[in-house]
Amino acid sequence: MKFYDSFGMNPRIVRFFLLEKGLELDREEVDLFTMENRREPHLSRNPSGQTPVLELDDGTCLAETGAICEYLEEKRPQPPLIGSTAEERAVTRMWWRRVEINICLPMLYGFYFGEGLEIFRERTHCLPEAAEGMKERGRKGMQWLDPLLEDGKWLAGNRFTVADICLYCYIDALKGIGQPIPAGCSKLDAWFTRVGLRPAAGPSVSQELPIGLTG
Ligand SMILES: N[C@@H](CCC(=O)N[C@@H](CS)C(=O)NCC(=O)O)C(=O)O
Repeated sequence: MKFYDSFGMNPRIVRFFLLEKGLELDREEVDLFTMENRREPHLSRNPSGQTPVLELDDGTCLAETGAICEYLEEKRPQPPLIGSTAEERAVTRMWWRRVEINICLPMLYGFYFGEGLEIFRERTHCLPEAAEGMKERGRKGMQWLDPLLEDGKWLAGNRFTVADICLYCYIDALKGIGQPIPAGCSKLDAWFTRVGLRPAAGPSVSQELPIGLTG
């Protein structure tokens, strides 16, 4: 297996996941700055031209962070980061999807269409007029989540899961670029600190980028 890695929150989710699993993979860095990801041979690995990509031993290339994490969980079930039973897996996927749709994606688009516009307008269809609205959606998502979080617990209750990893990596990447955790979200703040204290959190960062993006 080979992991095509780079900076950015999605590759970081996979790195965090691998560290939690105690898995090490062959790794190749793809340079997003020079747009190596938008040329061959990377486009043949992933026609979306993005990272992360996991190349399997039979040559199959898996893109999409969620698909990669699901695959790794099946291959290395312990410690479970999605779940050990159908019920646990369903609850994790429910939270994973909720935070992706309601928080991560709006925040990401807020960044692409706002502070990241000069970098991303060549790579994806940007709607600069939607930047503020997207950020607002992300904020509302965080405000929605805050009272649902229980003290000392994770998104899926007692189990730390990929849903926590995903949300943490997005918030950590974007909180310093105009999208902090909203004032008053003390439970989300405490959850964010708790995730950051996990031994895998620090080493999952690849580098600090000039524009302030952590990934
Ligand atoms: N839906 C994809 C998104 C992947 C993604 O957005 N990758 C970013 C890095 S975090 C990327 O490759 N950006 C560079 C570009 O789009 O040119 C996934 O879940 O893996």
